[in-house]
Amino acid sequence: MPNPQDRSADPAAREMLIRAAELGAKTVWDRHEDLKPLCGFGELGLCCDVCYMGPCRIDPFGERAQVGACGADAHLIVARNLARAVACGAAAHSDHGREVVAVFRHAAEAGSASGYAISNVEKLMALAAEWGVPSANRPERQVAADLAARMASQFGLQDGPLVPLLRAPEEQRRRWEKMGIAPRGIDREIVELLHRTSHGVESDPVALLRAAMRAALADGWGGSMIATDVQDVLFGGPMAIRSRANLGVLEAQQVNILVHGHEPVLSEMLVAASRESDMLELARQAGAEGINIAGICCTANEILMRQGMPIAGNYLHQELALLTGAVDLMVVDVQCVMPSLPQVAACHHTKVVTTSSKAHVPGAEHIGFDAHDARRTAREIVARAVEAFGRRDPARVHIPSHRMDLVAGFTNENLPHYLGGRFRAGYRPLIDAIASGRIRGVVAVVGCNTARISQDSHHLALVRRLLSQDVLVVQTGCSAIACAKAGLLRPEAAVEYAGPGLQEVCAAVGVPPVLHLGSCVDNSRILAVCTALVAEGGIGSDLSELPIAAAAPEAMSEKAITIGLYAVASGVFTAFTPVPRVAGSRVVRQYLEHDVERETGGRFLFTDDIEEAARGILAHLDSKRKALNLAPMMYQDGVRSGAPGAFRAMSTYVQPIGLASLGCGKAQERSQLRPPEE
Ligand code: NFS
Repeated sequence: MPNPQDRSADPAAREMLIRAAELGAKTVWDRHEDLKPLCGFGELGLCCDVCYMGPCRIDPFGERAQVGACGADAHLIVARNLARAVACGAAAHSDHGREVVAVFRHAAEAGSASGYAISNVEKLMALAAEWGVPSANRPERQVAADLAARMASQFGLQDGPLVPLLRAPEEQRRRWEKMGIAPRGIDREIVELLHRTSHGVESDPVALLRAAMRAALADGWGGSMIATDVQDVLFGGPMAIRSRANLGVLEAQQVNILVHGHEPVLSEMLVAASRESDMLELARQAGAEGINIAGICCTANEILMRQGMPIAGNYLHQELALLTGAVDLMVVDVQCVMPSLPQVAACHHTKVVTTSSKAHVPGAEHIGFDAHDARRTAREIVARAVEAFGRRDPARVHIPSHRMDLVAGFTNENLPHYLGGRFRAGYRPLIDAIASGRIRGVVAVVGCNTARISQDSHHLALVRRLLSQDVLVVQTGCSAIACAKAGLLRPEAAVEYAGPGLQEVCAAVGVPPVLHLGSCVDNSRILAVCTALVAEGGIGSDLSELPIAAAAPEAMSEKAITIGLYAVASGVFTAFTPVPRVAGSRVVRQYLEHDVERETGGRFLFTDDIEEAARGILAHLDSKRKALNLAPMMYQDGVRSGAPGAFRAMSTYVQPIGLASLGCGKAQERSQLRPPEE
């Protein structure tokens, strides 16, 4: 069998790859191997199947066809393919947003009968004020219903700015207006983008890329941002919370239910159902010691952030988890769910259940999850899992022991409290740390796993390198899970990996050097943090002036390119690995990696080399520091080179939260890691 070390950097995954071979099970890595060599035209983005005269393929060596049958050249074909991927990625996030808004509306109208509650009244009221919904002397449910209706109308907004777009720095919005890419509703942007990519419409590749940016912005500052806000209102705003990650969170003596997918309307309800006393009694009667819910992919991040539920793994763990033989039932909703799951699950007693009317998987059982009857469906699914537990063969169970403590649950709303304390809450301490040269900058490392890259290896290499250079890292998605499994989300990671400047700051404030901000739709939280840094003043007047950057080191999904594009459109330098299907066009690369910077302030760096990505990010941060005339970095290669003196910007008025001393307790327990009382 191929060397597991080449396939994953995660020891639990390597162990399970050996187990997969013993069981004779094929995984994503095997199937990917079977496909090699991958289609060279496709990899370069040079295959066009937009019309039925084709597919047309452009010869990258210039010897054969240089245009398709209609006359489309390489640049148009590459841009068109990319634009379609962006539309698809934006559709996925934003349809998720639409679903949670519908549940929010239902919760507001039906009250507790809906099974959902409005858990975060403070955020509800803040949003009502922002969205112009009257709230004085009105019942919460009426305010919520009006807000939900306003939010729902944003998806089809035909003209005018999206409400959340007004959160963006003024300078950024001015750039978008000037370029004609200030987005309207996501439905309109996606339809227009797809129209423009259809046969014989938009033939200018750069105009098409700008239209793709507009759709991406409608997602990042629209659909995704609304999804995050509504989820916080319904399920509560996250607080720093302890938990654990990796396959070792599966429990040999308990009913194990894995939730996989994206929308917390399902996973939150399952968590609630699994805690009901009659369900626990059912499990006990079946001989189990309890019911253990763990997550895969972004829905895992959602219930981790709010409930502290353990994470079983990221994207490439989904099949490996099933091969343990310890999972009784895997329940999925939408996105990043491999169609192979039922075949892999068939190695054991494991049941795979689909729930979304949009996502059926042949071979899985479908139990339609209707948000109007959510509690009953969730209980039914838990009962099925208990039933399946009775069929588990303990002799075939193989659970890797690897599991790692972590702290997650940071948001744009709670970070100011962790940084500045309750009475001085704000981003000033972070800005001071950046300005004084203790922290070089802030970098968002996000995105997926891909079978093209040894699992987690790029995430870990990049994050460790950035930490060593005093860069504060913020994360979401499967990248956050990769770092969680490797222990980078523990406060102690500051001592182990961070440069001395970042270490001082982490010690003073008591946060890990890598902050987990949630799922991929929660990249909107990162936009909000950056916007707040601009608003606080002192390090730039729009996002493009800040010493910040983003990276997707193991990008796989179309959603990743959409996120990358809205980051670039928002003024952020974004390293994207591996190179997406743009290599076939000089024009597309020139625009996205260079020229776009003059328009939006951001740009891409496409590379397959993670060290090149790290160098590019660090050089970018330094160039922004220089342009802002910030102090030189206080430490060079670990040696103090700047002004002496202890770090007091925060420690003078902040009680360190002391995460390091707390260690990690029972995963399900909501932690005491609240902002310090002063
Ligand atoms: Ni994001 Fe989440 Fe993971 Fe990639 Fe898929 S789960 S929405 S797309 S693979 S980070």
